[in-house]
Amino acid sequence: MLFRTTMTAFALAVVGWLGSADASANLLLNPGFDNEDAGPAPAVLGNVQDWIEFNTTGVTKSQARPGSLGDQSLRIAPNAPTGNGHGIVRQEFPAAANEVYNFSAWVMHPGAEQLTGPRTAQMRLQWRNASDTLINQVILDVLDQNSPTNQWIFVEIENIQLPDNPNITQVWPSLFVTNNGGTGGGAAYFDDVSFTLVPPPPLTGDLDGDGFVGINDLNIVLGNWNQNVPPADPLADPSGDGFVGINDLNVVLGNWNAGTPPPAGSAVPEPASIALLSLGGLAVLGRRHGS
Ligand SMILES: [Ca+2]
Ligand SMILES: [Ca+2]
Ligand SMILES: [Ca+2]
Repeated sequence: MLFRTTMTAFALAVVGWLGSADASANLLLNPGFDNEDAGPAPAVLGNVQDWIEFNTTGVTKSQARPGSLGDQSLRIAPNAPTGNGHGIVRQEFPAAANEVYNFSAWVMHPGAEQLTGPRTAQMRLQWRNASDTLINQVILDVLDQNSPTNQWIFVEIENIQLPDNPNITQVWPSLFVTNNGGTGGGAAYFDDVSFTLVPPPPLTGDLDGDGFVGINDLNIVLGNWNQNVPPADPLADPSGDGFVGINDLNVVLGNWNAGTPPPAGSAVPEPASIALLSLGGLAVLGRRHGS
């Protein structure tokens, strides 16, 4: 009985830990290429779930990366030797300006099918508008003819920040093998791909975490005014000195209007806040006078 209780507590702890990691969870479906649709072998990519194919003649599944949990990887070997011959798979996600992403994979250059000529394996992230039109992209060459063979290598593009462009509505992470316009051959293997959204840094003064410094944050300070923490809400003490007072008010007022305002009508000032706004102004003046 004691054993069972302990195991339950452990399971809950693990679930809690996974939950806290959700902000940077892998967005990709079937990132290890191990989930297959029902269908006969041999498994071409059409039997792999959740990835969108483009020009994928020669894209097949193969053995998994050693140490990977599954039993398949993705092999891309474009069978067009010249010109723009390439094979590519991708997934598509909603996105917005200024978001930051990490994109990683394990890749392998097979000794039996070495890359030749200008052919390279690439990881590519494109951002597009609502009509699917390409706005821009980043490309990382992960393997070429000079890469070591028969060893799995971890590759990553970190902190890809989308530009401040309101037309951005989606991102397309892709795995790509291309002749780069020349004549090439060979294959590349991919496994255990990860694509994550990097949480934005906390906004100073945004006490309720809605991405904007405004009336909601002011209300948190004023609603706990002149109290110690605890019993006051720790959110009301951004200065961290254990007391809700002028320093905390100044953190909010000093960053007033920072961030992205919530939709109109969602923040209605409470009478107490309106009445005390003049107090806030005095607080800033008092700090300046004292400094
Ligand atoms: Ca796999
Ligand atoms: Ca806020
Ligand atoms: Ca304080």
